[in-house]
Amino acid sequence: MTAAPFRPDADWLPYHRNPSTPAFRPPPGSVDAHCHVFGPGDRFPYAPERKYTPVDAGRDALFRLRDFLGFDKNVIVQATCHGADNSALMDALHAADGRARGVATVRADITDDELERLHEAGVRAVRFNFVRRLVDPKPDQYYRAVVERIARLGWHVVVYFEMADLAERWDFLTSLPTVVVVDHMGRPDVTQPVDGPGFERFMTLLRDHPQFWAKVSCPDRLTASGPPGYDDVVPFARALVDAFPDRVLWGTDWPHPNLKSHMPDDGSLVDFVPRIATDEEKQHRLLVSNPTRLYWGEGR
Ligand code: 0GY
Repeated sequence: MTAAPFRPDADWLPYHRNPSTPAFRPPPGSVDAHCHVFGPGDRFPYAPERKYTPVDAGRDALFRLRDFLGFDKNVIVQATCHGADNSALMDALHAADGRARGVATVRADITDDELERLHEAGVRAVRFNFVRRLVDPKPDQYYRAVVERIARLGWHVVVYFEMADLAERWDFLTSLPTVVVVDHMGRPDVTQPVDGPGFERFMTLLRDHPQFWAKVSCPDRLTASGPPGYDDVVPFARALVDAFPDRVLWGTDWPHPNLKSHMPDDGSLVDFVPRIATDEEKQHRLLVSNPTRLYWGEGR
């Protein structure tokens, strides 16, 4: 019996099929440091425990977008719809021929051989997702056991949480022994002042803990004012780029899972970059030297 085909969620917004050409040209060697591959589901089945079923968004479409937007490389982040089965990610890494690195989801019972295969393919980090609409919560010990497995490989940890959860997760996050990259600036409430207590806590996290990095990504997820300018997100991303120019990353988040208000034009997202990284030096660090150091530097 063949498996039933995957049917995307009824309210799923597919990625933009015809993005605009950005006015901003990324410098040579630029890295889109946060993007995903979804399926195709008939080849790489979505995980039974997933909270959503997306429209397929495979690696060939990702690589076409990379070239169209003027990027050189990708960091592909395992999304929760694929659970801890990293097959689609591995397939994309192999096909990228050195031009992609991966962030995987692993469980503590993964074998050393499998970890080695992930490393060989280009995985350099694991992702811990704490967003409750995406995954069921697990005790800290679950994550600590994973860290014990990956630290010897020189990998780091990528974390995704809601800003409201930072206080509760603070002690755990700051106790991690690796570099920790926070997705989407820790999801600030951009209707609040940039120097208000919410975002100030996040700035303090980076100021007091030099192992923390931030992705200044996803204005489309954070905005209240909306596209195409995402004006309300600019001060938050710019504050991070200005304060921590060596510890910021940027990515498209293609194919933009779970957006309900609108689907961003990836060209407009690239044009967000010069508004948050306001000179060539900052743009080069954000798009080239920071991701290259973290993902293509010596890992172990
Ligand atoms: C993102 C954001 C989301 C989804 C995931 O792994 C995922 O499923 O991270 C989201 O829904 O906010 O970074 O892709």
